[in-house]
Amino acid sequence: MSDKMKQLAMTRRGMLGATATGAVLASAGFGGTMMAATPARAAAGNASLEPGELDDYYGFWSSGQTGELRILGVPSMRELMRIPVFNRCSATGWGQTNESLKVLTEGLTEETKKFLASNGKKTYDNGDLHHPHMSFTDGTYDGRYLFMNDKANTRVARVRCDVMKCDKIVEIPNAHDIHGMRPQKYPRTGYVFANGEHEAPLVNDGKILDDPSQYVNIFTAIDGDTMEIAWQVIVSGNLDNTDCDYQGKYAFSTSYNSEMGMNLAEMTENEMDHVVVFNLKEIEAGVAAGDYQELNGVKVIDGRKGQNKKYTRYVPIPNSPHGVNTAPDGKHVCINGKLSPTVSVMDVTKLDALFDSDADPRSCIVAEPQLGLGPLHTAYDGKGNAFTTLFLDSQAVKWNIEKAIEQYNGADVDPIIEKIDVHYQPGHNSTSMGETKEADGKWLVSMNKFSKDRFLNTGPLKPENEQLIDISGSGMKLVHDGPTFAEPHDSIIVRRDIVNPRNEWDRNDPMWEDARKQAEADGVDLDWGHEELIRDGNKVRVYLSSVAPEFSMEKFTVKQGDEVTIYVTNMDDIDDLTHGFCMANFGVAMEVAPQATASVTFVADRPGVHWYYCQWFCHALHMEMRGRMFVEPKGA
Ligand code: CUK
Ligand code: CUA
Repeated sequence: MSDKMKQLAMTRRGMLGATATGAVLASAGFGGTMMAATPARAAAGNASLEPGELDDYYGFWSSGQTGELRILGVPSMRELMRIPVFNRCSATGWGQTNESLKVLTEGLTEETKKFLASNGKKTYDNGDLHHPHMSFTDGTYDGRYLFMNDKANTRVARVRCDVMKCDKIVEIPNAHDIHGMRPQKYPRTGYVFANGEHEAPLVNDGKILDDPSQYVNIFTAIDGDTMEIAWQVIVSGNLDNTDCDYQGKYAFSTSYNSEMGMNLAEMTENEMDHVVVFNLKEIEAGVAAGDYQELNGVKVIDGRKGQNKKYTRYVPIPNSPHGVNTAPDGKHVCINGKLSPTVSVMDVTKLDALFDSDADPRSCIVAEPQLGLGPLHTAYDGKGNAFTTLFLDSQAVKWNIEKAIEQYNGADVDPIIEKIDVHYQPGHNSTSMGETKEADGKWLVSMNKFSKDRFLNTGPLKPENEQLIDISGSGMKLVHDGPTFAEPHDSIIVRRDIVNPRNEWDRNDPMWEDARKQAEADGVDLDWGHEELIRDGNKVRVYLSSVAPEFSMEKFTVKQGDEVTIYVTNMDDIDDLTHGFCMANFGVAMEVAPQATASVTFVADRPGVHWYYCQWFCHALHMEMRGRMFVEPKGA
């Protein structure tokens, strides 16, 4: 045990030991430690915008088990948009339109497609979206894409920032339950790194079951341009969160279960777990040299401990570490101790030595300040300061990285600048531009798992509470409480000049490429107001367009049992003039934004007169924007 570790073991938390810390964690979440509310602080004027004023930042928010991506304005914290990704959406028809079903199904493995079909499904209905991150070029956001994980069904998705719609979802083979996920910062994205959190046999076909000694975890690099799997690495221990450097050389993943335990006692047994350092160039060289096995079409490298290869190094970290966050200085990486009151600061310039000379893996740790109970995630202001969430203490702590390094080297200094109460139990936090080299130190959002008494009571299920903190001064000032529905884990705060979405779709957008090809084959020009009904055996294709406040077709007739596909093109090219299409009592509804084409397929197994109507308020005569589908009964 090093001197540092001995010091740590002497602290009050160190003395609790693993089992006791587990108990503290368990009780804190369930009202065991109700935190005293801070006296209300006067809201700062600069956080409240006048009506009509625009925010300075786009906030991209996850939604956890809701499975969607959300856009908020910062600093107003107004929710601007919800982008369905892994979930279903009644308003937009996500999960129902042919265009969205293509995105939701094409990236699934054949095995998953078969499994879903055996359950009468084409795709999953749920997702657990924790980590939204934007693509990078040269260390800062480039406004191209947002990437996000699905812990529930082992997927990674991409949202196009030009239209703010999901265009790719890929299931990650061999891995289980993608949790931590980050795009490569330099030179560009590039790779999207994704952690499989849960252990399973490498070939999980049922031959090995309750034999954890044969379980592994998988780290995946996805090509962010093609959304294909570039390579995977087998690791020792499990994988939790991940981040990467500003040099394009290394990625890092925390492991809270280096023990490979299967229950709480086993998982929290060791005082030290680790962070895995992935050497990207060595892994690429290993792949090029053929040092891999191919599994489900993916090149899988063995980076487990004791392989004596240059793919990975394991740096011991106290204790069940969770978040890993690279500082905008391009040099320091904070690894948040969770069950340890410490954050371990890694210096990326010391990593080459780990690989070249087999130096002591801990030699890259240059500070390990004790910050408080339950450090989970750290954000930065770009001025040398870090902000760490303390889950158990229900606090945000501001501290200085250089001071922490001096303290680690023996100086009698306190790196902690200020602590404030947050309400309650914060998980992630994020700062404006804080995960880029352009961190600007203006705003901090604390994403708190519990709101308890902060809002009107909504019954047993309560909102989360996301608090906005002004960090532009020397300290931290809490300025806003923001209730949200389940359960934003993470967010990024992006300068608004970086994000430039279109006002209407390009008529040639790839999103409805299939519809365009089908229309061409049917001799229909989708770019002009059209009304066509094409019969093709028992398949019927209905092409209609909408110009407020009318559909181009006021009625059409099909036969009971026909498979009907409706293609709707919104010919309006006015900002904000979205139409919809809802076929009442057929469970069919979708959004059709300006200049978009959207399509939906159903079996018309319901004879009679059925109204379709525009379900997106578009005009004073929006209610009149409707038409009839006649379904002739069988045998008629
Ligand atoms: S994890 Cu949720 S609080 Cu999924 Cu990023 Cu730390
Ligand atoms: Cu078109 Cu409402």
